[in-house]
Amino acid sequence: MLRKSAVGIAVAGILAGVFAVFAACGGDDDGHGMGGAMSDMMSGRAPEGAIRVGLVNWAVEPERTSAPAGEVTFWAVHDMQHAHMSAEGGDIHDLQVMRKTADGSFELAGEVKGLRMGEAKALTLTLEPGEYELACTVVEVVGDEAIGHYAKGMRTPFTVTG
Ligand SMILES: [Cu+2]
Repeated sequence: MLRKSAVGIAVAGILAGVFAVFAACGGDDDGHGMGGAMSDMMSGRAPEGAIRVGLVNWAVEPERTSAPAGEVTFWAVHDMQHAHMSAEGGDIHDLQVMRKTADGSFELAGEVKGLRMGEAKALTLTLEPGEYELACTVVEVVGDEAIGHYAKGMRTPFTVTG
């Protein structure tokens, strides 16, 4: 009897765990949480000290929005996991790190390109203090429409402190 009830408790524990996973997935429509964890499982581990940058339709979501000057490693992760509607686009994202120049325009400091869903790539740059932007500048044609990821919202400020 004792043995049987122990098994019963173990089964109940497993079911509770499964339910928790489903609950986490159910609420994950924005690329956070479970989707992010799955991306990391599929694409290996982030380099030590890297700043994780989630790429989703249509946002760039760094885990931190600033870093000290010097060597900075970004871990760009295409967080979307579910099949996209073909009309939506976003099957591929880039990460462009752009520095704001004196005249207010942006110049490219470095980039990783062509990340498919679930893929991740590291990008290590030596950055000077200043204002930057993390962006995705993919423009893709879906049907007759050109979809510019940057215009859709895939850009966010990033500060490098001195
Ligand atoms: Cu993109």
